[in-house]
Amino acid sequence: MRAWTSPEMPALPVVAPPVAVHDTASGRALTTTSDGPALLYVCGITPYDATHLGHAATYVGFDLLNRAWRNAGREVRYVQNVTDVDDPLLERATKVGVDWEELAERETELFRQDMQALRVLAPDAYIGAVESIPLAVDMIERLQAAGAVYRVEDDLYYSVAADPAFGDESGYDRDTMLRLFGERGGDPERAGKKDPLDPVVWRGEREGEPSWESPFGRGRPGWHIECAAIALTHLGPTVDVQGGGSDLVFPHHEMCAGHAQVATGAPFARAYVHAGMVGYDGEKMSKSRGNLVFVSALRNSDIDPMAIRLALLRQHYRSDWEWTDDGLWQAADDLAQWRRALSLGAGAPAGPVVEEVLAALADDLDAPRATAAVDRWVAATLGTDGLADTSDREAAVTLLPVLDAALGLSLV
Ligand code: 5CA
Ligand code: ZN
Repeated sequence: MRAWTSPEMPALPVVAPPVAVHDTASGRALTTTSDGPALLYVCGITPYDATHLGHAATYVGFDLLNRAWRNAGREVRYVQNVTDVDDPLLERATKVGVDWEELAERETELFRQDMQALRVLAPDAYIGAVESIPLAVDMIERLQAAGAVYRVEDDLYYSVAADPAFGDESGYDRDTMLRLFGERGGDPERAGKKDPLDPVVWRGEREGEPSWESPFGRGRPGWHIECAAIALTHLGPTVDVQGGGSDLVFPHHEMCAGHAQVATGAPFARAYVHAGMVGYDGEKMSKSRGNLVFVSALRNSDIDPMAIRLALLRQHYRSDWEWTDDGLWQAADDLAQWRRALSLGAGAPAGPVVEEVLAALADDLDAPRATAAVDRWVAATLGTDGLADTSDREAAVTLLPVLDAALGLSLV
């Protein structure tokens, strides 16, 4: 599947520090140091509705990781999927009376435009679930060969007991797992399963639903097998970071890890990294709740995408927070001040700001700390609290490429 066009990323004259990110499984900040490129897999959208600010926050968060690694001198290989066939997409298509493929293509295209406007670096491989069905079939056969798959009527299930490391990614107790599994697409009540937590890996054909030929009969792959197969084929056996929002900690990332580990015998990810949930009007922003603020709607009302990006950068990627209109207007005002200060050319000394921005991002992607350093430089340069400091003749020339490469903000 086609990705979007990446913005240019300026090369920096300095090398940023190695990047530490918080790993959900160990609960610690880790610096992954494999040989070769850093391997990043981030779970992509289910394209049945437009990109909301929660999605945008998550993808901007992982964009900071991609950028921080590159600024630290690491090559990065980045893969993202599109869940272009799944229950919520099919349900929405039926409800609104459009063809599911058309809906998926339309919303994926809107997502590409949103990501491009927000200056998110594109993945090297952008892979749809439908186009990777042969990969999922191969993967299910590997799991069958390992004795980890069983049949319930026309459906195939994966046995969570097959992976001795099951539970290590989320660290949740069984009650929490059972609750979340039921809430997030699982079927704990299905009769005939060995363990209520076992997820479906091949869903036999249902009337009115799309289906594909396979050695197990007509049907379609389960959700977790899709990401496991794509990640293993395009990056595996062990990725540096498996990423997504915190609503994917369980069951999705636990099950992906299990599928991959049983198939390969190797750990699936060195770190599992999760972005916090963005809320609006007191609740998690979600398609099912309908309390959404769309990136495309803001763009259509002439909001500068850089103001949206700055509003997102004001929050730490791991915290849960509320999107507010005030936050967006504040970011638009701040951006105007930043641009004014940078347009002067000379300003307060830029060296320490560069150091602080790069250090903050290498320290678990601390964008609020990085942007606060820029605020202080802007205030000193404009003389907001006294005399304007113009002692660094090269200040803007030094800072602009750093704000671009590290924060993804184009401020010219
Ligand atoms: N297609 C699957 C992943 S394979 C999926 O979860 N799609 S999604 O469209 O529902 O979400 C896309 C990404 O946005 C996921 O990483 C999800 O964790 C994240 N996300 C969803 N809602 C929010 C929110 N309110 N705040 C932050 N991130 C969110
Ligand atoms: Zn996924």
